[in-house]
Amino acid sequence: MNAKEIKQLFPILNQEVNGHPLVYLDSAATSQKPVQVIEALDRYYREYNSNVHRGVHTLGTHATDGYEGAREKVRSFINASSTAEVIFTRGTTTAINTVASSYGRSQLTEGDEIVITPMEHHSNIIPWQQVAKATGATLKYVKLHADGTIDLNDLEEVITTNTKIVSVMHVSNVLGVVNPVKEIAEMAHRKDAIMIVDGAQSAPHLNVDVQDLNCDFFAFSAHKMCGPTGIGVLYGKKELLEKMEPIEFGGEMIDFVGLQDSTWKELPWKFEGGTPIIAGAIGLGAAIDFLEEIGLDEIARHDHELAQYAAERLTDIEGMAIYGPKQRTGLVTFNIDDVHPHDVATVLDTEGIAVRAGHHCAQPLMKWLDVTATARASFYLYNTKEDIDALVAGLVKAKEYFGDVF
Ligand code: 7TS
Repeated sequence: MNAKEIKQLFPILNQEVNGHPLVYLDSAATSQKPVQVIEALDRYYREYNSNVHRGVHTLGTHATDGYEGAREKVRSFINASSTAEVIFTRGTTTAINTVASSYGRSQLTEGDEIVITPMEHHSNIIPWQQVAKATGATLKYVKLHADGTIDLNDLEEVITTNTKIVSVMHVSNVLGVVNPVKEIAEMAHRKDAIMIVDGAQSAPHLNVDVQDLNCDFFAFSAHKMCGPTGIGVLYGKKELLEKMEPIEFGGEMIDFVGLQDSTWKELPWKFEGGTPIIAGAIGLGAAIDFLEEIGLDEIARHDHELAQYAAERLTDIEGMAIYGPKQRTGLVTFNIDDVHPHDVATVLDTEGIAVRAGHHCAQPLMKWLDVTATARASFYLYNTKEDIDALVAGLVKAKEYFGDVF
């Protein structure tokens, strides 16, 4: 299937916005959903909506099979060694916060260090700031090269024997750079630190193998990979998850409840307090089936090619600044002359082209880039080169428009 055929499977993309065919270039914020995922959600609510893990009734059993079946699909998708290592969360943010609140707060003390990068999304910065404040640990940042790639020589020095946690994004939601997280995990392990990977932008676009990466935790969100909102995954190595305390307590996660004390279910359920995100998990399972049918390697090739093509075409526009290294995947982040990115995005919207403008939840990176905001076009398996041509035409219009105004 080529991108044009794939696009037909996404009902939302077949519409006009402001009198123009919709060109959706904001998949890094959230992806659109194919009919297979929409139908899986519809089927669940129409045919077997029921709570899981409790009843003997037929609908309950069907729902439990759907929910736990989705966990197995996730396990296979990221090549975890067991479904005990796959915890459903609300998304990447909740997954990272779970590690920070449970592992971080219990394992770190004064003098310990947490190492991250200046390119992280806020959801991989603030939880560590909070852990540092609560435990007296220090939050340290590795240097970036001028093109935005991680300075691995600096990282060798920044990770010390006091470092307990290294947490790095796999693919940047601003620069499009793929970070060498496997190599960084090796560096972390040499100093007995654990390695956490924020996979929010890699799971949708790359073939992820957590055993090959040898990371200790890996977090991602379904909504960026054709799945529904409100569900994501925390993968963790069993031996670490086993020694961690849950952060939410209540139904579903308990084994025995007494008047003063209680015991927890085994993994992964001890981390899934309350009625779980049943429809979400089933939708994520359908999204994984869909992505695997097309093939993650093919998706990676396509998204990389589009990002390279977009960067080339955009370079031709006068006054264009493009951020990040030459090798980028899935997106291109830019500014034109003195036109504010919000104005760029507004003009593009009048042409039916959806891009994101702002700080992209990466204010420290904006400071590093010495900008307050940027525009960003991000691509996925349903985008075509024609979409990028439309973007370029829209940007030329925006430039003319603001050229006239100023
Ligand atoms: N980490 C990265 C690298 C991200 O890109 C995002 C969301 C998150 C974490 C948070 O994911 P959530 O599903 O828990 O919200 N990034 C973006 C973005 O670039 N534009 O909107 C959301």
